[in-house]
Amino acid sequence: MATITRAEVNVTSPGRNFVTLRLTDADGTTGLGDATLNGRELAVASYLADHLIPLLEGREADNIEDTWQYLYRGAYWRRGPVTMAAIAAVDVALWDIKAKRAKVPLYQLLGGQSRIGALAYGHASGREIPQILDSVREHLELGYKAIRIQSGIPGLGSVYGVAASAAGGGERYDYEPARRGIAGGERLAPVEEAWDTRAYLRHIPTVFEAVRAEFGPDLPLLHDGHHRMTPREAASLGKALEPYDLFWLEDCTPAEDQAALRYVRSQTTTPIAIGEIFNTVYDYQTLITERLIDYIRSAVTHTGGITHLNKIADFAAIYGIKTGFHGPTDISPVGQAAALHLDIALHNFGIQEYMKHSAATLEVFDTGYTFTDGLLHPGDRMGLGVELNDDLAAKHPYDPAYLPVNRLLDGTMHDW
Ligand code: EZ4
Ligand code: CO
Repeated sequence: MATITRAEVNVTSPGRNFVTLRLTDADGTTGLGDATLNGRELAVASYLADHLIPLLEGREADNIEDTWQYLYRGAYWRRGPVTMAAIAAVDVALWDIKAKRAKVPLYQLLGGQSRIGALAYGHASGREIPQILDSVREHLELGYKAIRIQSGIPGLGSVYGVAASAAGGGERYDYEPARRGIAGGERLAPVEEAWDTRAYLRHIPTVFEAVRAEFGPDLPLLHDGHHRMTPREAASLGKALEPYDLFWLEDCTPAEDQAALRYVRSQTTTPIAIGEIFNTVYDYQTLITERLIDYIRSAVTHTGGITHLNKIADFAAIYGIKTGFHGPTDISPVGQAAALHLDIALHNFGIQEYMKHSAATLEVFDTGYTFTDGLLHPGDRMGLGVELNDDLAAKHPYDPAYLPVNRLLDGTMHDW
């Protein structure tokens, strides 16, 4: 037993912004938690520094559940991405400390190993079909055994999920859609993208037809609809993609509306995944109890940490629903490691999203996890297995950045 004696928030931008909390206990054991919320980083940094850290000093580091309940119930204004990312950072840092004190990798405290590694999916993309096929090939060469496919749409400019570079270049570090401010010397405003759902619905099945024709029926393929369709449009896409046997169709409708998935579910057998922007189990209550989805997409970082996501996963398990945790590069290596420890331990693990972080990011965050032959391994370091180098972090000051916005062709604001 030891009390929390120190808490520091670190904001660094080695190519993109990350917010990290470090807690230290009376014995000098440290733990890290990820609090990165793409485009709203400083709101979480302030929530931690101004509202949570004053409550943490002197608390017992071992009492993780009580601390979680204290911060969740104690806020009165519950839930929301800012609050839940801040609570997640505290929670993960406490799990890191507890595992280091026990001298075990964190997954040992979550039930031990249920599998030898976590199946990961990578992101292939391209503006045109030939570039997409090249991108799939590159991912296969890198060892990926499951691949997400995102495509440009004829008549539209930049589209969500398509890497900025053309094919070539192996692991893509240029996928990050948030526009940066100071470094670009520009006035900070989100990029405005144009969107046409009918063009998208016509084009996407032709992409999957080409990918299946080239790579055969076995390779697990995923696709992200990024919240843009109505239930009827989503049902129509799900049906059109049935011949290509997707691993999942993600975020097909705007995520606030759980009941929207009833219609989609009744119309198509394409597996459904949702939840990267959810922040508590209540966002899933209808979806899980009515068995409207197949995979939960939450990130440890945005869903109250390991304590809460573990409960969501157990709740989902009762209904035969699996995990597919969010893992884009805006989850820091600390958040990615936390997901991996859960992936290894949970019985109802499904798949883990994985995009390798940039070289600059991996200098600032020293990581113990590895990717080999399509599987992610949390490694055998004590705790989470990630350390933050403060000196290197300080070389990359915060750089404001916003995610894009989306407008229909007539200028109407749409979901991005
Ligand atoms: O657009 O995390 O499935 N992954 C995703 C991500 C999100 C980004 C937003 O910051 O949808 O790429
Ligand atoms: Co997504």
